[in-house]
Amino acid sequence: MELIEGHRPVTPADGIPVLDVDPYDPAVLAAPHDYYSKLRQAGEVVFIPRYSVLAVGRFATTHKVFSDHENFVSSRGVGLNDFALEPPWRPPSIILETDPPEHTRARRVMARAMSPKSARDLGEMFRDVADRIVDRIVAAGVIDGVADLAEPYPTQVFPKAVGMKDTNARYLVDYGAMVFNAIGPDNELRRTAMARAGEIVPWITGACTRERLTGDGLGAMIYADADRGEITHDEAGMLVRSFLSAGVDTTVTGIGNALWCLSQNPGEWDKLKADLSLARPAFEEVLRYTSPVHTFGRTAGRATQIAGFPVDEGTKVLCVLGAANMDPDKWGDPEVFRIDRRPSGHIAFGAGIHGCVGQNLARAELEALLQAMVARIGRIEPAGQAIWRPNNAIRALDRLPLRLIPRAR
Ligand code: OVM
Repeated sequence: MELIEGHRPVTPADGIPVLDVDPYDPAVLAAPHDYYSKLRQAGEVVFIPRYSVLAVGRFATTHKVFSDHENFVSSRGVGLNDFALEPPWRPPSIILETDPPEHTRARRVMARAMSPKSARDLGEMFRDVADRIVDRIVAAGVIDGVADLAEPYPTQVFPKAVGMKDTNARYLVDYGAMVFNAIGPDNELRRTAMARAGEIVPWITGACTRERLTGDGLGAMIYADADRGEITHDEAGMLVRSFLSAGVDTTVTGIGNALWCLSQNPGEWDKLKADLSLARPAFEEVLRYTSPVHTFGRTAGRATQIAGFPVDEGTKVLCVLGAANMDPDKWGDPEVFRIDRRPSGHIAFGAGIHGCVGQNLARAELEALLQAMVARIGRIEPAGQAIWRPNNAIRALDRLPLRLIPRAR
């Protein structure tokens, strides 16, 4: 049978509305909100002929499908390619692209490495690096929020946290872009990202080995679990690869998006300055409002249903997290950015057994950064046009010109 984007074509059940859009058109990726609302309005689940997939974008249904690991599996890939039918571009992640029981062991090891205690222990290092970088950008005055803050901060703190002896900020960011573009179709974005694979992948693979890691980082914790026999040493290397896949580009994006939100909403920045305890809730609202990971897929592992419609085994379902986090049936005034909204239950980190295992670290990184910013910055003003960097799975900025006005002390 002829495959479409590496999966079996879907015959949608009677009554499932057809949505004639290309969610991976760079123009849609750069300005997705019209697509999000069309997707939600069309129905509980829609059929997208362009890629022969189903898609969900209403909050309740997206949450349900995304967390239903028994019917909607991850082991066949969370992108358009069905790993049961076509070999994936890299050996599958043993945490992202697996189901229980295999998933459970890997998850336990990763959850321990990135526990709340780990995040607390890393706080001081996060604050030190954040203070240093924010000092520098405030002195500069006019900056690019992406190149001067969103990229440098995670690419400095994350390798330190993992315990990488040597690092390469460009490779880390670009590897993330590859991994996330690979979630989407075989389009220009994915091909352009993949063109760098020959250079980047060997470096990443090497960076996951034990001899390239210090004895006191998160990487060492994973290898120590291998020494204890919880996982194999090969699996430890694979889990370090998961750190490098999911830990950098995501936080770079979260920070860029936070700067964008705060620069566009000066009243919200003032609220944060007046009450630093809003740092964490502010980040949650950034996540809800911008959904750094905008779309992840699942595959029906057996014949099942969505909202009462039959769904065939092998059907790929796009779970449009960005649409769900903007669903007016779930959120009041979803298009208003309010740092004290406390949007508990947003699904920017996913939901269920695959929910982001690094979220404690991400929150600690952002808290340290927002604290450093509040201590030093009076106002954050746009200094030019924000430009998005389209990616098949991530909603990230490419450029964010900002003017930083120092805080009067
Ligand atoms: C992994 C992985 C890769 C991309 C994303 C992700 C958001 C995990 O390699 O395990 O989670």
